[in-house]
Amino acid sequence: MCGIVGYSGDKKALGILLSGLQSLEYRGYDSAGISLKNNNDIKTIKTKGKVTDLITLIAESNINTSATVGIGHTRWATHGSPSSVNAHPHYTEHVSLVHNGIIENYRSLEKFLKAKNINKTTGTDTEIIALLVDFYLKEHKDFKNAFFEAIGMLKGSFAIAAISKGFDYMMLAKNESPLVIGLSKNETYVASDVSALIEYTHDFIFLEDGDVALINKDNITIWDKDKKEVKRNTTKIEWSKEKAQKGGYKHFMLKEIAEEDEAVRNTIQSRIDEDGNVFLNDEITIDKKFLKNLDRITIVACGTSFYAGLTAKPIIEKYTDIKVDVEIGSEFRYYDYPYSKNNLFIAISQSGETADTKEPLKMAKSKGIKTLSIVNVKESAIARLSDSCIYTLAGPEISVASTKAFTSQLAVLYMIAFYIAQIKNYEAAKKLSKKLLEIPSLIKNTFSQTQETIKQLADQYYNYQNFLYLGRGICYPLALEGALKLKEISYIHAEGYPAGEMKHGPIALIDENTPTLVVAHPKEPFYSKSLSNCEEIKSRHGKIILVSSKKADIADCTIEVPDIDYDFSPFVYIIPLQLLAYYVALFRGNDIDQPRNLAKSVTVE
Ligand code: F1P
Repeated sequence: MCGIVGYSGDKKALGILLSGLQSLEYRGYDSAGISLKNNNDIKTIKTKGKVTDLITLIAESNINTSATVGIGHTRWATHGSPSSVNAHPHYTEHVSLVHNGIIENYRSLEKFLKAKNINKTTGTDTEIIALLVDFYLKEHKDFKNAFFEAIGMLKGSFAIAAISKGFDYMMLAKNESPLVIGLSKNETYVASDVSALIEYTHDFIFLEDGDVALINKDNITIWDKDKKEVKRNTTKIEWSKEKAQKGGYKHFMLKEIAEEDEAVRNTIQSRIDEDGNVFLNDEITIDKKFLKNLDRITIVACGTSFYAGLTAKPIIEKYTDIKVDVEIGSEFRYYDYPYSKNNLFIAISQSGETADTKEPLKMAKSKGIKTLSIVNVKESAIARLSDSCIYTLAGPEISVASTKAFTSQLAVLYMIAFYIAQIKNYEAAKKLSKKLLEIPSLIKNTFSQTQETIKQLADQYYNYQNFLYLGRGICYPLALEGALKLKEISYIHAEGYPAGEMKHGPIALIDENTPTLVVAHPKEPFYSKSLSNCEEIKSRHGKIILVSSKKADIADCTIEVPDIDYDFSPFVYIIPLQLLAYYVALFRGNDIDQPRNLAKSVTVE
């Protein structure tokens, strides 16, 4: 979730790069940098911080600003903490490049280079690409061929723009990370999304996965994944800058739901290899022996992050045999919690600044408890305070109602479970983590498969004043999170309940004016019981929306999701619940990205 911008033309590149980077800062803002190419020389300036910090640094430097070719980057750190060394562009003697995405096989490429006595000096996976291109450049003496050779070795997601001394063109590559070429007379632009370029051009070529391109000011050549030269269509885009930042979506919330496959992919990709090994060693610095002997895990969080913890609890317990408590931060801080002998404390927070989560973390630390955090915002207070931190790599979440952070937090919690299971030599651990690798495409299918149905459904239901959400087992916390989403942005009263608890009270609410949303996996051990609940609702004239991979006649409507193993179903089943909240709020005309009374980061008690 970083931003790329590049330029080759007759104008001075610097201003274009900097304004493009500022438009892209909503995608990442922990460091920024540029490389400018003047004849046979490339100069790079980069820094930790925002684009304004970069502008100050450039003003203080004596860099030649007359260059008409350059690349720039604004970063949301994935590999390596935010610092000027880890900031992009990454460069060698001959090459400079910027990269979005994650190189999955960077460990084996690092070994390959090490064997040739080429060592990296930064904490990033991106530097490996620069070193590879440089290595092959020495061999081929040709930038294009060297670039092709290096790109052919990469696995993972990437959007890359690279320049080299002595060659008057820029090379681009795209796989699973967006990259667009902007067209104009005597100039060619490149960016990770159109918002960076919309003030300069409305004509774009969207590169496809596997594409490699060579561009300069008056030439664009594109090769597809089979290295066959191809023509890609030009698309006219007349969006405003604001709309472009939302990727053409009406709201950040919908964009962020649509991004969940990418967010989860980024979060797991470089941490699980093809054989199912989970690599959290660098991030969880807590002693492995201690992890092996854990007798309890205490998870503390608020809101959506709390529900992520609650959803993952049965998974962690099942695969690690460790008891898990999930506690609400605001309650935990006034509770004398009886820690066990080998207790791990986990704080979950998208923002990393939530006071009600931070305080319990401090309290746990003061009692000498080992602490781990799962955080999205780099270098935030909770990330810095905890002994170890695993970042969700969801990119900035702008909509106040949290969506992609939830599924990314789940991904980390599942990885923690499988990592501990691996340490404990649990046989199935590798098979399970391999399954996690299939999740991003299932999330993507769920979004496209359910979006239209949900839109129509929301049109029928947006005038109701009360909703009940029910689920059992792993679907119960999803019912809670679904109800929370609806409350947050539609302002409809919604209650989440364990389905079996309905008869102990909430059933009194059921009538024709209170619809019930039931989340039920057809292979859950109690599926028939969930259907019995539906019968009870029906006989009281209640309307039923079922979220399941199997249609049931009893429901007024089934939102059908792709088939998925029960244990992994939260990743898929949550998407329709988020979408339903979104479309109901849309029909009610609410301010979706900034709902009333709510804030993205609650730093007060
Ligand atoms: C926790 C949280 C969010 C919610 C809202 C208020 O934030 O409850 O889940 O959407 O924005 O804060 P965090 O600790 O995960 O940043």
